[in-house]
Amino acid sequence: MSKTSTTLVLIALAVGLISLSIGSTAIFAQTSTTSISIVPGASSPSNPKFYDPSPANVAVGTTVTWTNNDSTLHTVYSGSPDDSANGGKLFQSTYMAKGKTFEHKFDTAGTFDYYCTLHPFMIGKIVVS
Ligand SMILES: [Cu+2]
Repeated sequence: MSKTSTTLVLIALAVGLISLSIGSTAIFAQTSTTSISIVPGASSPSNPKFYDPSPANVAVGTTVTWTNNDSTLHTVYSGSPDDSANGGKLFQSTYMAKGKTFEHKFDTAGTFDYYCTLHPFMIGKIVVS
């Protein structure tokens, strides 16, 4: 084999190995993400919706990101305003100004309620399966 063709074979092998490792990473490091919007006008109890989507159906291992698209502050607390003593035990954001995000990874299956501590009528749900 000439020096040139040996070099070409080596380059082809290297490209193949790199492709393989990229492919494997894509398979094994598969991460799901879901975005939930805190919708404009969400601070008004008469708004037709507060979170979009809600309920959100996600797979175990999904990282959910809430984005505040409203003009006022909001929070994202796990649980229910009817049981506020336990609110935020699983996850809780700080005060989120417009444009701010908060994320939580859901590692177990189940139904997870959440709400806004500033506007307790804002109730949302995540179903993890
Ligand atoms: Cu709020």
